[in-house]
Amino acid sequence: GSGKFFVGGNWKCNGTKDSITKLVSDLNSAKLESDVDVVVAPPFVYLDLVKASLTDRIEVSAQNSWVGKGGAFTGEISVEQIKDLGCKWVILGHSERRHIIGEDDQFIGKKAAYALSEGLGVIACIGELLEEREAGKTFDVCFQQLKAFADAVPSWDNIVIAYEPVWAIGTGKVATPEQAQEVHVAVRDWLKKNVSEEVASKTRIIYGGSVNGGNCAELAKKEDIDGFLVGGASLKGPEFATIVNSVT
Ligand code: G2H
Repeated sequence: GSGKFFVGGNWKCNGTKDSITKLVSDLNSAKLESDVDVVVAPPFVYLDLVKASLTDRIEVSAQNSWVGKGGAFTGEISVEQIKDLGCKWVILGHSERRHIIGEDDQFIGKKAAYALSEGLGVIACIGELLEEREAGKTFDVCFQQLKAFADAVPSWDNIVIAYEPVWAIGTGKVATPEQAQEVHVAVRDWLKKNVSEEVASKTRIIYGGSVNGGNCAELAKKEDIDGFLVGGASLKGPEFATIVNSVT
């Protein structure tokens, strides 16, 4: 693998003050392997609560950010505000934003460039739909999404790539370790050819899509799986800790 194992918990649009307080307390008492970067992404409205109550061992991420400096953009949240709360990361290009909200490659690329320019790390998500996989277009789709990031960002130093096949998200249908590894290798190869050898070898490529306490260990063994982006299973503190501790 490349660099330190990285495990993100994407809480999506879940939780209440009560359930999130409980989750934070479970995470605060969990035993986490030291050699892993651990990040959680609560809904915007709870970022402050989580940042203030969560152990510093775990970094906090936003799940989205506005494409430029804040201002007259009703309903949006700026990178400056995310940083003001002490968050270090933002998830961009998640398939739920691409396919449900309708964000396109260019918009996502611009968001990534702006967040990076302000010093936030970016968890850059890519991944194909089921029909794209079945049509043999998995690599094409992932490369096109990657290219949009590559065209927009000046540096890959602060980017983690999350490969999340859309058919595996929230469906319980996890990619096999071989399926994930195959795409991770292709992504690394694309970076080598289109960005640089150094970026290809240093950039962490994490897998997301129905990762849980039961399937993480097999996935983590794969050479090019450098960590996970976890949705549903990150809402349970002990299970999330199991996934963090699957580092090999
Ligand atoms: C993929 C993943 C987290 P889940 O979206 O980003 O969610 O683990 O629930 O499939």
